[in-house]
Amino acid sequence: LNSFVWDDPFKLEDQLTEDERMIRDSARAYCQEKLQPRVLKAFQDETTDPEIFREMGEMGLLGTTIPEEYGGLGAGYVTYGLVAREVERVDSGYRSMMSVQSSLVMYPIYAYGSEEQRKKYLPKLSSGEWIGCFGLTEPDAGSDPAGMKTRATKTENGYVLNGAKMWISNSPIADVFVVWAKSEAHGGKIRGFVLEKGMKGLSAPKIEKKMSLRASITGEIVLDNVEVGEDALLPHVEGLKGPFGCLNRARYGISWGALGAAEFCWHAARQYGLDRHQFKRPLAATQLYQKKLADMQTEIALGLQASLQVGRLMDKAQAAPEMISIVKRNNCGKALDIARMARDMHGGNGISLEFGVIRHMVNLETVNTYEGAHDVHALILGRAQTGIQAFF
Ligand code: TGC
Ligand code: FAD
Repeated sequence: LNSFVWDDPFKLEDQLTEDERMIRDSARAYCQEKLQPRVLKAFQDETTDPEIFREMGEMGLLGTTIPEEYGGLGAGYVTYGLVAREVERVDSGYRSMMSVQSSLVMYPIYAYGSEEQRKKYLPKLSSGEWIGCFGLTEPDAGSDPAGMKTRATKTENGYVLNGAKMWISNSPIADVFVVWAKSEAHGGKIRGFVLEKGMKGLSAPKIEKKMSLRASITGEIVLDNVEVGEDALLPHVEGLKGPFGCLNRARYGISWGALGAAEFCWHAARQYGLDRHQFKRPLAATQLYQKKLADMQTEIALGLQASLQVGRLMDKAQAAPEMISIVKRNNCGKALDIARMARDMHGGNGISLEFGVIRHMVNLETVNTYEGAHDVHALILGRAQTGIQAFF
């Protein structure tokens, strides 16, 4: 009854429903059996296998929270978080592929789209037949998306889009592009558009030489007089709350995912310390090594409890964006610290891709930056408690 499970200190397991555990277990089996064996080569060669979307679709890992009538799983946000944790235990890039598709492409089409858009796009995105991407960031508008330059100009039958998006996950292999632009016909307000591969003037060149997230392809989106019909506009949202509504969900998923990567690093460091002998005893027999393991265990256990609580509130539609900022910021920052520590605890071996920890470490540099950088979430939280805007 009072047993202590070292890798589940607060009995997270007992706080999950049977359905949540079942979906988590099948996600874990897929990730460990199918993704883990491929990740080293994918990272090393900087290649993304589009087939992974199809496999994830088959496993029900795309659009976890989207209703079943549109091809989703109809599950809750805790389930979505548990899936993100399992995928990112293997690699943050694979989780990125999954969370962009689910939270940043399927969610806006579901929440802000017309019935025709839902029926046209969601089933194929859910099966992974189509790959999606989300274009908000621009070369000169990252933390401050309100400063975007991309424009939609009204034409007789629709709109013409001009601009450039930067650092867009999945874009070079995407079939469906959710793009945010200021629309002159809507008083300069930000509106969402759903574009398709092959449209005249639309291209998505790959960004090369990434040292992080190398298993997930990243690119630009170039919009050079792209003409679309009225049916490309997401009709039910305008303003920054459109993209932020999607980001709330993706950021929440990242809060679980980052801890999956951290758990990998913690477990690897523990095992390494038990196996590796120096000074005639295991490294794990030293006080410094054990203190580091205790810090990792504590931060991960606390972070998981926090994400679980936010997920339960999301499932009741009671979560505030600031709660998500707390778990996104804290869990990503702590995961990055843990990965750096685990790298150090592996000594020289820690710099080899064979041991996985340095890959997680460099991946988490991205995870700490995208979806609202660590300091940007601090400013969101600072504003929420002082009432003072400190962004500028
Ligand atoms: P601000 O004045 O705060 O708000 C403007 C309007 O937006 C509404 N809003 C939100 N609505 C829902 N949820 C939220 N979290 C919201 N935050 C703001 C707000 O109510 C307001 O609405 P209205 O109707 O009054 O106009 O806007 P600001 O310009 O001052 O924003 C500042 C700041 C820093 C909060 C914001 O811009 C920010 O969060 N910046 C970070 C940018 C970011 O997260 N970019 C992510 C790009 S996508 C990505 O990285 C994908 S990677 C995924 C992967 O590969 O896994
Ligand atoms: P900047 O905004 O220029 O920030 C640089 C530094 O300044 C940061 O440390 C930041 O914390 C700090 N800073 C900024 N403003 C302030 C302030 N007011 N006060 C104090 N400090 C501040 N975007 C998408 O739209 N879609 C995607 O799919 C996507 N995928 C990505 C994938 C990868 C691999 C990467 C690296 C990025 C991706 N992004 C995507 C972009 C990502 O969201 C941005 O990189 C992020 O929002 C930060 O913007 P920035 O890079 O322009 O940095």
